[in-house]
Amino acid sequence: MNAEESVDLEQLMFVDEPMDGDGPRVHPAWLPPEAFRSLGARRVLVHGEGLLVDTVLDEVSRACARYGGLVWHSPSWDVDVDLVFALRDAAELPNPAVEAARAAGEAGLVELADGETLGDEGFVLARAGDVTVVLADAPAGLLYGLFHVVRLCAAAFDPARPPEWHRPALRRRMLNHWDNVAVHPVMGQVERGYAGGSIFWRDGRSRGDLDRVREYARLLASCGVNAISVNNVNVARTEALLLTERLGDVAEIADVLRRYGIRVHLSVSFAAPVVLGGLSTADPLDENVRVWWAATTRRVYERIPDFGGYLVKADSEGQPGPFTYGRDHADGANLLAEALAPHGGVVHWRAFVYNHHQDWRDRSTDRARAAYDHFAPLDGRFRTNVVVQVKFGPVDFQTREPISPVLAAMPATRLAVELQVTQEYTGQQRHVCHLGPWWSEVLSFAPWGPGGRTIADVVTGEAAAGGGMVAVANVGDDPFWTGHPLAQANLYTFGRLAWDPRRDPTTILDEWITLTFPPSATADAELVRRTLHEIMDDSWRTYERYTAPLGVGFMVNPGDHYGPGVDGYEYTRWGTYHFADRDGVGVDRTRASGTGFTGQYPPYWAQVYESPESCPDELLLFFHHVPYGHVLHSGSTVIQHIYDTHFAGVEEVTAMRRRWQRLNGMIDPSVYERVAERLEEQVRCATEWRDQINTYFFRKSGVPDERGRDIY
Ligand code: GCV
Repeated sequence: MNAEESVDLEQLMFVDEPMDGDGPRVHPAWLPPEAFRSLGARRVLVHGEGLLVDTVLDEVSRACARYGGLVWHSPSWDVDVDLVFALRDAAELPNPAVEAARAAGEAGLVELADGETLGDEGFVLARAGDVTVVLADAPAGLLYGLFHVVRLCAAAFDPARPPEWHRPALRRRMLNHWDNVAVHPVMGQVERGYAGGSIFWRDGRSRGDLDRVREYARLLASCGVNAISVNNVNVARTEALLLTERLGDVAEIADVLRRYGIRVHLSVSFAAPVVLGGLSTADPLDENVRVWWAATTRRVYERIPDFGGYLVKADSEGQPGPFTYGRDHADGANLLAEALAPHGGVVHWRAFVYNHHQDWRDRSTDRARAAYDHFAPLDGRFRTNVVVQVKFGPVDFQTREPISPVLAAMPATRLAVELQVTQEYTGQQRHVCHLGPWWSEVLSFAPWGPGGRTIADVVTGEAAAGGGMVAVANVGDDPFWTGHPLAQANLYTFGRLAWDPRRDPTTILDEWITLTFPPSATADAELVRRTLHEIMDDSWRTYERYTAPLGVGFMVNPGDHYGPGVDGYEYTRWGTYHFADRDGVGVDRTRASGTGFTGQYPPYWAQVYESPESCPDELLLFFHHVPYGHVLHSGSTVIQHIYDTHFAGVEEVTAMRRRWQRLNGMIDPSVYERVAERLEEQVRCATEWRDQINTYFFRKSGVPDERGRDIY
């Protein structure tokens, strides 16, 4: 490829105007202009009114302006069209082809929906004659339909395409930003952020320029996300003010997000009545406290009528909570829920509550037990507008953990599962670690035993009244949004799984590849696709292989959580220990001789996890302390498994780096370079993990590698 061609390629991949004033150009992620080529070359009619209909119109107009198509807005055009976006209750048009298409959509709906409605966000896509139609009951449905057409490309216009209908399985599909308004002395602008600064806040203030937020909203809407909380769950003084004095900043963000069907939520401090209101207490049962929350919340809705609600981290890692007043978390959550209820708002109340001042000498306290011990007894006591938000695992977003038993223990509570898109423990967006397959395993886990209801069923709930899916976001003001360009796929995958938690993650990744690297903009689209799958499909398991073994978790460096620190947390107060000694490793969480955590599961898994014989290999050290010679189901001993997986992991990362080199000159050079540079770091870091873990366990156990490889 010569220099001129590479400029063309760059133009295809980047948006035209810088969105940050004079700042660096921003990568369009999975919505490059090229992805709109098929839509933009059509004659399109948009029929209906509303804010989100205007957004659809705007998107279609921009695409048509670029690719030579035409666009009309209702009501009275009698024109030849290829594509119609119409609200079902919009007036009839004097256009037989359009009306035939609408009739086909209606017929498709009757045939497919089986009596169900499209709801606020669903849509039907059908063909009649030469016309494709997208019908929806509400404007948001048209917006989601638009992005569906973008994903389908030419296939949306295939004459043989049968009708289809789509509706999100989950009502709320939410991202939590751990963004600080004021730079935190240790955590910086974004807690656990690996993609630069915040797109909302800088140095104590709102960034003001919201163009980038608008682009973000667009990306999120295109994969199905419909809610964001805009500040860290650790709420410090400046951030607390977003609820009152600085509400205007939040309202400005809400105005931008609204245009893409996304509601704003706010992390609030449980101590707000004291910190902001000057009261002497934040006791949830105190009448003045209730009045304060009601009045404050009313003011929020006066300013932001579609405000989503509050997100609360209470009695956790130093955040205030109801325990101070001798109350429990139902009392705390219900207080805020009561204030939000008249306005249709919801409280997301996190179950991440544990003692972070544990004594490592005390083996009876088990951090894994904490969420269940605090929350399961409260089942049935939460108001209906409370969602208890549960981290997917009992400890803390590890590369491998069992699924949190809380998700099976609160049938009378609305539960959301919380994932971590930001890669705190999975390579911090310096490593390729595609998390779709892991999340899919989480969502398809059947806590009551194989064949039973799954986590996806729990968070969907009866009549879609479950708590939904939430994830900690991974974007920042980095030109690639996510630091590592391939980490964009994690964000996209989260949105698509939240729309339909039963979807196959490999298909979702394929969708992301097609959008991000449009075949029409690539010399060898098949090579690009194949290479990305080869690098990404199994990358989470690769990451698992070269880091902490067999579910033991937390062998990271304390504080920043990057890179190996085998004993980094072993003698700390955080409750994350592996107990390795000369004879063996792992945490005994059995009922028979350990902390009893296995007993928090329904009978099927309580029994499976209780015995090292039936416990799945990948979770063995989470549940059991075993000798190094213990033989796994795989036939290998624990110690040999540690050596083998760590050598294999590094080989796999080296292969990733080699494969990526095939794409040099084939894709946007800036993406190529950024990924290439990060793969160098991944190889370095994986090698460090391998050597430290292998050496540590060799020194502890004295057992040599049966294949005689280098251990130091
Ligand atoms: C926002 C982990 C992280 C913290 C984070 C916490 C949480 O402990 O390391 O940075 O705090 O989880 O989920 O609240």
